[in-house]
Amino acid sequence: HYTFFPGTPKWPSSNLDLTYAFFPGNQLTDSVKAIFSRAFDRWAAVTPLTFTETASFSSADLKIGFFSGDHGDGEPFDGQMGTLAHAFSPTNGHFHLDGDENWVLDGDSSSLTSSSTSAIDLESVAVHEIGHLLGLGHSSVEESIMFPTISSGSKKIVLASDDIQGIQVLY
Ligand code: TQI
Ligand code: ZN
Ligand code: ZN
Repeated sequence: HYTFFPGTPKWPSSNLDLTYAFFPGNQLTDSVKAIFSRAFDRWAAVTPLTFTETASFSSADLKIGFFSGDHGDGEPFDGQMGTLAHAFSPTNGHFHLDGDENWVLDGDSSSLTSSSTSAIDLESVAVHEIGHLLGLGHSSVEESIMFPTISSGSKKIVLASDDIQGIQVLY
């Protein structure tokens, strides 16, 4: 079953139209940004929330960036595998990804299975971490996006009914 963070933090009903921005230092391509946009769409489809990209990193509700090793928040990344990404509970908004992972960016799962065992599907991790940004903790349901493990070389981007039920309790 789904869980929430302690105290059930969530975005306030006065701010359900959330903005997001990419860390300017990363210079991400449009195709990488499109992966995050698709991941936001999964959650927007089942909630009253909307997600709009803004150019202003400092004023965005949700702040997305790739970083390597120690990046100043006390939760350093660890190179390939191990920790892939972390996102903080509402209303912190920070979503960090480990720049040293072997991220798979294209939507074709055949490229995942054919690539090395360290390949991690970016869209799958983005959908999971956005769940955290919105207030979901981990789920005990294996099919759910919020289940705390994913096999390398696999893709999991469709919300399970457990994810939908959990987010609809919050919003
Ligand atoms: N990062 C962990 C995660 O996002 C960080 C974490 C550990 C955490 N315990 C937590 C976050 C408790 C919130 C609450 O789960 S991770 C997966 C998965 C990770 C793991 O790098 O291990 C995904 C990131 F589910 F596949 F294992 C994304 Cl999808
Ligand atoms: Zn971080
Ligand atoms: Zn998680």
